[in-house]
Amino acid sequence: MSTAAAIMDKNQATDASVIDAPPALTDGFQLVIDALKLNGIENLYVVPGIPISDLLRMAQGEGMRVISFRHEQNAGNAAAIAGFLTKKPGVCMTVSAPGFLNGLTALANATTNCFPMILISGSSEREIVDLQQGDYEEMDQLAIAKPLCKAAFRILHAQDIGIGVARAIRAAVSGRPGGVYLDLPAKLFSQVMDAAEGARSLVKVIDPAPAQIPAPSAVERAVDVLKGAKRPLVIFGKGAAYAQADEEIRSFVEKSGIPFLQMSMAKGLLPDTHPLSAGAARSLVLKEADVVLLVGARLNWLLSHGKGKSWGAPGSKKFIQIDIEPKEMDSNVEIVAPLVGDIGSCITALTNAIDGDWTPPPADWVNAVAARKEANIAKMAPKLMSNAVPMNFHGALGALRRVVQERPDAMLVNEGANTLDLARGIIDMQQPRKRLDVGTWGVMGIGMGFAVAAAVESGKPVLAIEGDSAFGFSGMEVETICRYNLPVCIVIFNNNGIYRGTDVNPTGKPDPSPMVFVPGSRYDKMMEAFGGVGVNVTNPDDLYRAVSEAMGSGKPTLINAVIDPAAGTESGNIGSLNPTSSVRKMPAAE
Ligand code: ADP
Ligand code: TPW
Ligand code: MG
Repeated sequence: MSTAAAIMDKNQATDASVIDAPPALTDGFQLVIDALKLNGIENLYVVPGIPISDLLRMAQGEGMRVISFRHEQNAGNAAAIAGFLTKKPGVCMTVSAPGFLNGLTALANATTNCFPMILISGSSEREIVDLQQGDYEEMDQLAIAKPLCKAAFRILHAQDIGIGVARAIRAAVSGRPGGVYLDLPAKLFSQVMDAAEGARSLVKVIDPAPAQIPAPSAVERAVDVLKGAKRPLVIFGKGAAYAQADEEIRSFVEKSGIPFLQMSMAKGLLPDTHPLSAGAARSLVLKEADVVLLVGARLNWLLSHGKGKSWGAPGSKKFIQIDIEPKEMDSNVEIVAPLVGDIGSCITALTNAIDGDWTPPPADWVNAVAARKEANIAKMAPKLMSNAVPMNFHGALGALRRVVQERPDAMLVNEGANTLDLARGIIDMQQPRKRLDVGTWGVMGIGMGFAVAAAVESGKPVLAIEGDSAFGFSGMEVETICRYNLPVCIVIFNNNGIYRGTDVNPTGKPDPSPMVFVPGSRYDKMMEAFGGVGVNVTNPDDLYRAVSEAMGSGKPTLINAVIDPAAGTESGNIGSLNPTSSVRKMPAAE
C-alpha cells in the first residue's frame, strides 16, 4: 500500500471517533511515485541530488527498484534500452541543468533509435528561470529538450501529475516509439493536496500502443508485388524486434520461404542459423534481390539509403515497407507498396493473404543464397579457430562465439569499431532482443548503461563486448555493476586504442597520437577496485574459460583481453565514411 493510501486508511478508521480529524493529505512526491507505479513502471534509472533525492528515497521505500548511476548519460541509456526490451517506457530521473543535459544525449539517442523512454528532470522555479534571475542550476530545460525528443511536457500543479505522467507514457510508446521529456519544477514535489482527490487524479493509461491495422488495399498491393518477385528478400530491423511479434514473424518467413537479413539489433529474431537466414550472403542478396520487404528497418545509412553500388543496378529493385510511421515511406527511394501499421498486424495480414495461394521463391534463388552463405561460413571458420598470441579479433571472437552458442538466453551488449563490426558478423544470435548495440547513430558510450538495464530487466547474465575506447565512455559504471551485484561480464578488446594502438605523433614530440591509449593498460584492475572479479587474458582458450566461468557464476567480472595493437582497421567496416582530401596524406595511413 502506498503511503498516501495508508494515511487515507488510517483517517477513515478514525473518522468516526475523531470528529475534527484533519483531511488526509498527499503531496507531489507521492503522486509522482503513485502515477508511475499505477502504470506498471517498476524500475528507475537515476542520479540523485536536488530536487529529486527524497523522491528516489521514497520510491525505493515503496518497492520500486532504483538503480543509481555515476553519470546521467548511463542512467539514460539504461532507461532507453529498458524501453526497447519491455515495450514500456524506461524512466530516467536526473537533477536540473547539468544533470538534465547529461541525460539529454541518451534521450536524443533513444528518439533516434525509436526506443520509448521518459527523461524526468527536476528543474528550477519558472518565475526565476523566465526572468533569468540566476536560480540554482537555472535552465529552460523544456525548451532545450523539445527539439531532441518526441514530446516534452511540464507539470506545474500536483493535481496534474496523473495526467502529465499518462501523457508522457502514451507519447513514448504509441505510434513510432521515442523519447519524452517530463519537466518537474522543484516546487511541484512539496505541493500538498487532498489525498482522495489526488488518488482520483491519477490516470492508468489504457491501451497505450494500440494495434494499427493496415488497410486491406495496401496489403493486397504488397502481396501482388511479392508474388511477382523472382528473387525476394525480407529485411528485419530493430523495429521488428521491438514489436514482440516473434511468432507472427516466424510463421510468415516459414510460410513464404523468403530468405531474410536481420539488422544488427534484430539478429536472433529468427536464429542466425535458420536455413533461410542470408546473413552470411549479405552482399549477394542486397545486390541481386528484385523485391525487398523492409520490416521495421529504415533505409538509412546502415542500408546505404537503398541505393548505390551495394544495391545492384539502378532501378533493379522494388521495395515494400512495413512501418508504423507513415512519413518513413519514400524517405530515400520509392516504396511501391507501403504498409503502414504495427508489425504484428501487418505481418499477420501478409501471412493470411498468402496462405493457400503462394508459390515459394524459385529454387535457383534460394539455392544461390545458400551456396554463397556456406562458402562464406567455410571461409571464416579457420579464422575463428586462430590461437595466435597476441590475439587477433577473429581468434578472440571465436572463443566468445562458443560461449554465446552455449548460452542462447544470455544478453549481449556490444560497442567499439572493429570490436563491434566483427562481433556482429561472427556471433550468431539464437533468440530475439538479446543483442543490444550502438544503434542508428553508432554511438559510443551505451555499454555499461545497456549492460545494467539488460541485467535488471531480463534477470539473465549479460556479456558486454567492448572496444577499449568504447568502454571508456561509461567505464565508471563498473562500480554500479558491483554495487548492485549484477551478473555482468565485460570483455574489453584491448588493442591500445581507437581502431588500433599503433598510431604515432608525426612531429616526434612526446604527446601520443590522439588515437592511442596507455599501452598495456589493465582494465581488469578497475573491477577489482570495487570488489568484482578481474582477469587478464592473452589467448582464446583462457578467454573462453574466463567468460564461461563469469557467465556461470553471475559475479561482476571484467576481462582484459589483450589484442594485437596492429589488428584493427580504420573505423572498422565503415572507413569509407571518413572524409578524405586529395592534398593531404594522414600520418595514420603511412
Ligand atoms: P534498424 O536500425 O535495425 O535497421 P531502424 O531503427 O532503422 O532499424 O528502424 C526501426 C523502424 O521500426 C522505425 O522506422 C520505426 O518506426 C519502426 N517501428 C518501431 N516499432 C514498430 C512497430 N511496433 N510496428 C511497426 N513499425 C515499428
Ligand atoms: C559518442 C567515434 C567511433 S568508434 C570509436 C570512436 C571513438 C572507438 C573505437 O575504438 P574501440 O574499438 O572502441 O577501442 P576498436 O576495436 O576498433 O579498437 N564519440 C561518440 N560516438 C562515436 N561513435 C565516436 C565518438 C568513434
Ligand atoms: Mg580499441
